[in-house]
Amino acid sequence: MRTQVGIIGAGPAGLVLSHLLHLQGIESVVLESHRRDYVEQRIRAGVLEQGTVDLLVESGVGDRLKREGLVHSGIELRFGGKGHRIDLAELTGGKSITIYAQHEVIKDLIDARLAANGQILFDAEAVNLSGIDGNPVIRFSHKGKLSELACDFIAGCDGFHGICRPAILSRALRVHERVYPFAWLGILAQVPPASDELIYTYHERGFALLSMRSPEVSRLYLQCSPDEDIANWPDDRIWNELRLRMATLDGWELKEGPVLQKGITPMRSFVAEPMQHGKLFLLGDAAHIVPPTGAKGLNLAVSDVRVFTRALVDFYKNGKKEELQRYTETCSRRVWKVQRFSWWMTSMLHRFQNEDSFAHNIHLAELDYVTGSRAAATALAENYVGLPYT
Ligand code: RFL
Ligand code: PHB
Repeated sequence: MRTQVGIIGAGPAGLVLSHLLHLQGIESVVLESHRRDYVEQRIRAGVLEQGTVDLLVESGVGDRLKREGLVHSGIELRFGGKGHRIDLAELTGGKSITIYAQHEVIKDLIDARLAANGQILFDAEAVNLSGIDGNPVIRFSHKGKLSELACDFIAGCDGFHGICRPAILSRALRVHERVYPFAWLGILAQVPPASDELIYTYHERGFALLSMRSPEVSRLYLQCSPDEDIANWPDDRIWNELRLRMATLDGWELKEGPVLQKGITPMRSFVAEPMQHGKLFLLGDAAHIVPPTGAKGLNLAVSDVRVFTRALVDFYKNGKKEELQRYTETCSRRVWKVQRFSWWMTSMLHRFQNEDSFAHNIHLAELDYVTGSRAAATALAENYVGLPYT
């Protein structure tokens, strides 16, 4: 089997890439180790930046997103028993974010690729890469058989635990990392969200977040210890803790309902550089991880895809290699700004172990400043809705 771009992974990075390349007349094959129903149901991100929404709409996969996505023009930061609204739209000249589940984006992209006779092989696990300095070949197992996909380029869109980053690892890859001393316990609940907008809460007992998936389904998170056993968190304990952390002086009430799903997510910041070697390029979580507090992971994956697509178009249409050569350098500037923002939001909103009264008061002062100063609120807002593309 042969194609122009061999894409490993049918997450947001791999599928958006395959879709955009198709629109430019560049052929690709996507290999995905899981089944289609698994990737279409995996609960993950929920917040899309304005630029991500625009890209999906402009490239023709945004019809359902426009119909069902919830457009939010603000978020709330809650601390000391009071809520403070950050008016994203007013502070950014009309920009907003859209709540639309990652697995819905995945469904829309898979439908679009298959309708255009795009090739996505599910249950196809890439096991080995060769020829990345010259003539790349991906070996993969599919339906119990080993097969080969020869290509001009390999797009490593295989997430944090994939095989592509390790394939560069042995060739002088640098890794920058922070592992946080806490995790998020997340639930999906069959209950209308208790607020129209997201609420990020800082509390002495730890961080809490109220988000949503639809007018009927809430998504909530609690800061917990990274080695927490989910078995120790029966539903009652989760609701109780959420109530305590999110309580306000004016008696705001959380809406509770049946828990549909729960899980624990570790938190880390991670960047691997360079994001390329020879004909192998890393995109999305394969190259970098952000803690979810800034809601940036999916959006950053899409921004790598923009850069890589532009570079491939310049190569195939104009015979130019410069943009491909500059891929890491171009991506890196946004990657590090997004890392900074995600790290900052995480540090500001979480309670650190052994946090003394000094650290606690600095936390409160920072929140007071961010919510009280137009300059500081604008800095948060422009990062949250997504920095402009260069
Ligand atoms: P993905 O989505 O992990 O996809 C990688 C795909 O590669 C496949 N794969 C392989 N396929 C073939 N052969 C192999 N050898 C393979 N190895 C792996 C995997 O099966 C998988 O299908 O990476 P991608 O495309 O880079 O996308 C990244 C995003 O999924 C991720 O950054 C976001 O979900 C992060 N994230 C959030 N991002 C946002 O932008 N906004 C949010 O609100 C947000 N909230 C979140 C999040 C992530 C979370 N978790 C669970 C980590 C909330 C949570 C709780
Ligand atoms: C979510 O809805 O899953 C979500 C929202 C905001 C975040 C992280 C996750 O910062």
